[in-house]
Amino acid sequence: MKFFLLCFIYLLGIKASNSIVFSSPKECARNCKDGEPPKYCYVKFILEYYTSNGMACNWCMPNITNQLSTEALCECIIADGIEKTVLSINRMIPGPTIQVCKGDHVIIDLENAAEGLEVTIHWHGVFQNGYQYYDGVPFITQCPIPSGNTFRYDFVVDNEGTHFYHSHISVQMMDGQYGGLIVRVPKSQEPNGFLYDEDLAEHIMVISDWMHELSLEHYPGKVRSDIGQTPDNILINGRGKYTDPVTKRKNNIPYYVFNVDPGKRYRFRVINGFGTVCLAQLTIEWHSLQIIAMDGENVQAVKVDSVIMGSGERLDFVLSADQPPGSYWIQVKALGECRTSELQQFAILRYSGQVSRQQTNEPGYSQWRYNWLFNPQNATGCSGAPPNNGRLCVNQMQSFDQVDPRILRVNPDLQLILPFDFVSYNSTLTTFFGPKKYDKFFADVSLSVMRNISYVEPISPLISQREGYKSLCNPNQLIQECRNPGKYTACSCTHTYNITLDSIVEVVIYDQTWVEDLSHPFHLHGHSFYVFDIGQFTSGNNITSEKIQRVLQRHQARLMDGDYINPARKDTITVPINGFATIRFIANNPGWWMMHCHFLWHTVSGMDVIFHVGEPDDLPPIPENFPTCSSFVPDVNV
Ligand SMILES: *[C@@H]1O[C@H](CO)[C@@H](O)[C@H](O)[C@H]1NC(C)=O
Ligand SMILES: *[C@@H]1O[C@H](CO)[C@@H](O)[C@H](O)[C@H]1NC(C)=O
Ligand SMILES: *[C@@H]1O[C@H](CO)[C@@H](O)[C@H](O)[C@H]1NC(C)=O
Ligand SMILES: *[C@@H]1O[C@H](CO)[C@@H](O)[C@H](O)[C@H]1NC(C)=O
Ligand SMILES: *[C@@H]1O[C@H](CO)[C@@H](O)[C@H](O)[C@H]1NC(C)=O
Ligand SMILES: [Cu+2]
Repeated sequence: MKFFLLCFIYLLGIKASNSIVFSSPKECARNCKDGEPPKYCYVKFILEYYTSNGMACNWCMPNITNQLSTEALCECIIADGIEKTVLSINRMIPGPTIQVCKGDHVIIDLENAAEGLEVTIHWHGVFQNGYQYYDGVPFITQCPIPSGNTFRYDFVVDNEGTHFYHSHISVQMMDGQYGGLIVRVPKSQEPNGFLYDEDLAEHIMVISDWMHELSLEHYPGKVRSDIGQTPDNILINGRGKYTDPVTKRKNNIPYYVFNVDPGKRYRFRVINGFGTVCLAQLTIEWHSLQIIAMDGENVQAVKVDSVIMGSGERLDFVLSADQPPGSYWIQVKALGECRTSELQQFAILRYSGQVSRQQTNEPGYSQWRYNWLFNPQNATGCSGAPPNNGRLCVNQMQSFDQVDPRILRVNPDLQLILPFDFVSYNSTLTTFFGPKKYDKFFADVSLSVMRNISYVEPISPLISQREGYKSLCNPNQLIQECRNPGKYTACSCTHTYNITLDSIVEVVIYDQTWVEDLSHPFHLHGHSFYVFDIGQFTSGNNITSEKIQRVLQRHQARLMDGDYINPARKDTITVPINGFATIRFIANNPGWWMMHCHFLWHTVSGMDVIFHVGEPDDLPPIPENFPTCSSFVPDVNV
């Protein structure tokens, strides 16, 4: 036995103190039981450049339902049947699904086998309290992992829910580096557990958008021949048919199939892994979706007909297989700028046993009507009154647990008002392209800003190396330098707010300049926040600070009147078009945490801030031999 164990550890290639027994991903994806000791779940990730619908697809075809393995059984990544250079993890897209129980240790050895590419992986939704060095944000919590190197992520998952992981560098996530990360608790601790019978791996649904060329073609990108970042397709668990935009013919890639038994109730876990700004709308023919959790946080269950999700959002719902047995369409359609091309994808909900209902034709993009729509794009009716118009907003959801009363105090310890916007180099193109300026280039010749600052990465991780502090700034400090930071239109620096540990922080994020049909999903690392208010103004007008002051006055009045009942928590919020979101969180996790637009092209062009919570002393010690990185510009030898 001992020999076997040693062999096992040797095979995994990891050193461990003798008392630790490592479990495989399959062993970790178990029914969580009360009082069970935590497991040490070991996963090996190999990141590569690879090809979808490549040579491997001459040899085998991947299964059309989920594989529980972390290694591909068939190395064909079929995607939508188009051959493309991809960035894969273990030759799968999505990457391996990690399923563990709350309290487990997760050890991921990430081997970067993509030559010439640096990588990091962020564990989206995991708070990492106590494991702050493993949040996966380049130059904030670690150095990027150079090709050829292996980096061991090693953390305990302390907050349950439907999470996911993805690349946090540049726009790499778009080319395939993402997957599900599910943290379960024993059924007895699941407040909505009585609502469903099954919580299966095969009902995890990762939806993503897909481009037929490398995302880098769109960042820095082409603007003269192929402007923008509109995706070519949508994938459901990594597959889908492709409809030729000209001939309207679909190829023959089989749809993903979700199997159910008649009469049972299933927990579905949906992850929006989109990289572009298009929102995704999910509808299941003849079935309602009973929402039980948002971004891993339990809510009081509500039934709706259709849900809208922005990049980075997750939703858990119960589906009752209570319709006549047969096959039903699962439709994911993309909104926003994807509306023009009526981009949609399907999967199939298939009942086992005898079929008593004929499958219908695929529904058209705008064919279905909904009585109840969750997270509507038009947030006009979200503020205040309970829903009565067929639309349910995230701020109208109720937390399952009683909220921490501190969060309902009238005055927060810190209030941050963060308008986001774009600044264009448009009017100064000649200056932009004038000699030796080298301003950050993006084909749109624009930058993204929050409070007029465009975020840039420091040269070294702030969490572990002081060299990084050089580029820190916030608007209060920077008035002087901001006028002439060597850039024409925006201050570019590491936009950071210091926050006292355990303080109540209120953040108002708003969309300063009106842009048609563009909603930005904002994600906070290290914490979840309470959603108090969301809303939008008349279209066509910009949001002035006076308008936001009025929103805040109403918010204050509602706090004084005790109007907010159990606001729900999330870690990602889609800020409505021409609208705002008022959120609060308890800064109870020391560290350096990013809050940013989850649309890859905005995060990479500056729509990010860092919340620095607590003091360096509040953090665990820097792991031994933690990699360092910095510029090397010594004095010249004499
Ligand atoms: C949003 O809904 C309101 C009320 O239903 C309507 O008056 C308004 O025109 C809508 N706005 C947009 C941009 O569709
Ligand atoms: C500025 O950019 C917009 C959109 O990219 C474009 O339509 C417009 O022509 C540009 N204006 C100038 C002066 O280049
Ligand atoms: C951003 O800059 C504009 C002018 O360029 C100014 O009017 C505005 O007050 C600034 N906003 C903030 C939050 O500093
Ligand atoms: C914020 O914290 C950093 C690191 O502790 C420190 O260097 C910096 O001076 C602080 N900034 C402000 C404005 O207090
Ligand atoms: C909104 O702001 C933009 C950028 O500052 C400006 O070009 C535009 O004219 C404004 N629109 C309105 C309706 O005020
Ligand atoms: Cu954005």
